[in-house]
Amino acid sequence: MAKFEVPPLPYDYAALEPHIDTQTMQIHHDKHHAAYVTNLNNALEGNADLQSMSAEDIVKNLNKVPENIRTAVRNNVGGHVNHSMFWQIMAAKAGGEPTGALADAIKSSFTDLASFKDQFQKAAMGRFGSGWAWVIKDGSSLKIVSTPNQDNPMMDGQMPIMGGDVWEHAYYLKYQNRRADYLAAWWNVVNWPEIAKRFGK
Ligand code: MN3
Repeated sequence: MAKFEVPPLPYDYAALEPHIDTQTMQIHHDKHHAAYVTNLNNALEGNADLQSMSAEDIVKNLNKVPENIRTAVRNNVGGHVNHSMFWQIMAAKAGGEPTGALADAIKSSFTDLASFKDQFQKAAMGRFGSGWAWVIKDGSSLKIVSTPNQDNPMMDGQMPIMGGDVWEHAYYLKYQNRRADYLAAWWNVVNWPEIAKRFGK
């Protein structure tokens, strides 16, 4: 019985064009995200305790996962949680600038939005191989970190409010080896109101 399910995209596959192309969205959501969910459900087969937990709770409590399935669970529950967030923090006709308390926190933590974006891109560019760049909430301020593979800052007790996927599958069809161009374009689809909501929690 499949416990975890891929959430539907909150917009059309083509909604993020021209910044993120339609085919990348189709493969990324329908194939990559779906595979994480399938593999997670397979790994949890027969483990009623873990099956009754939310995906976020499993991410936060990997120590409760039996060792023989821990790596599979880590990779695939991470992939599921990371992508479930990723679809939400992007939107059509988005980008621009954050407002309110989130804008204030960016200003106090990074001086201004340009410096914030610069540091985020450095973290994303500096991640060797596959992984993510993240903005985490640390009290009333913000920090930028990056993780390898499908790890999530919640695995270290941190609260991510946004994350950028820098696996090649997120950009290779349109941008090939040009990760920097993908990241520069990505700001045009960043859904600041959704990120502000996560910051407010
Ligand atoms: Mn991905």
